[in-house]
Amino acid sequence: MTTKGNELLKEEAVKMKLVFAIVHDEDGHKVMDELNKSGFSVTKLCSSGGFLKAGNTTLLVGVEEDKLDMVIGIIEKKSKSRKQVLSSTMSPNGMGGVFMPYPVEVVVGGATIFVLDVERFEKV
Ligand code: 2BA
Repeated sequence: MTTKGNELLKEEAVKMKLVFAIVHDEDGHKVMDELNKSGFSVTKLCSSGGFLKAGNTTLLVGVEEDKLDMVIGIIEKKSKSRKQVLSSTMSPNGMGGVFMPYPVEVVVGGATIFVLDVERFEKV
């Protein structure tokens, strides 16, 4: 094959994206099942958030660029946002001394999604 031919092949190669989606543990299986049903391969990683220090689920999906919106749509549809309360501490007069626990409410999710370009994708 000519160099020109090879260049053409490279240009025509389907571009792949890698989706990292961090979802609530309770949503992980629902998102994965729906992705699988729609023909996407998924890898599930057990992860935890740096802020809440609670378990969450990170899903890895390698997908062709033209199907990226479909994957993101499924993740969006199956992930719910939730309010979570964590206990923090403060001193009553702000000067130290006695520390009292007080609740802090944060909204978690639906999903935090990162999309990366895939330089090379092979199954050997
Ligand atoms: P966590 O780090 O445990 O954060 C849980 C929720 O706490 C966050 O929800 C956000 O509402 C709040 N939060 C996080 N960091 C905060 C801070 N420094 N100050 C005040 N509030 C804060 P989400 O934003 O929906 O994030 C859910 C989970 O997604 C995170 O769990 C983390 O595991 C991941 N994540 C979110 N943004 C990320 C980023 N830029 N890079 C890497 N992981 C990220």
